[in-house]
Amino acid sequence: MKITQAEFVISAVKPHQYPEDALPEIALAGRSNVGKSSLINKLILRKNLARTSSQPGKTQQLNYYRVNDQVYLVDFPGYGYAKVSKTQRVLFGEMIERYLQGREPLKLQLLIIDIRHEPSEQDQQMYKWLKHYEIPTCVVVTKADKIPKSKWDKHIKMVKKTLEVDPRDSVVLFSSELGIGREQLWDIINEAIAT
Ligand SMILES: Nc1nc2c(ncn2[C@@H]2O[C@H](COP(=O)(O)OP(=O)(O)O)[C@@H](O)[C@H]2O)c(=O)[nH]1
Ligand SMILES: [Mg+2]
Repeated sequence: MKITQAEFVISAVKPHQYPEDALPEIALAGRSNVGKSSLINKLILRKNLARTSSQPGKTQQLNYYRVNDQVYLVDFPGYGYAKVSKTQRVLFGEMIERYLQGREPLKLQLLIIDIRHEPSEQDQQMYKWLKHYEIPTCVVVTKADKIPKSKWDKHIKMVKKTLEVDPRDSVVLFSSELGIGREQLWDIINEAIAT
């Protein structure tokens, strides 16, 4: 995928702020600090368009990035950040469920998982929601560079098992540090937006 254009469009808090040009959307979910912003930056080959932050949990909106006037990458707020209030947590849940339930342009959801850790309760909950709403999903197992290559297979199996990944959903090994998985993920995204 040749990136000719990539820009930040909007931090949407309410559905009426979501873009209305009907371009296909690829959304990204995962816990705070899992590496979502880094993954977006790697996909679009910009060092800092999606803000990578040392203050997790700050984003409580859907951040829209438009790529090649062809597709939106939609960054969800990270979940699982301890300092987020209960009210915020409920609002997050409502916003995400409403989006998943009724967002017509959504073609594919990326669920980002840290290769080092077993998927959390919230990761499992998110995957269950996605399957409940019948959203095509790709599980991206990132930070591959953080463990030895010899352990990749074992950890990917553990992620698949814990999430009970549907065999129709793809699982991609990724590293924003090394660029592993970038081409494969673009292939999957392109296929999803072509249908
Ligand atoms: N080694 C390594 N570090 C990563 C990778 N992806 C993200 N990080 C680091 O993990 C931290 C959180 O990343 P960020 O993209 O802000 O996570 P987000 O909260 O999910 O958006 C940052 O310090 C990143 O540099 C990766 O693939 N490999
Ligand atoms: Mg982020």
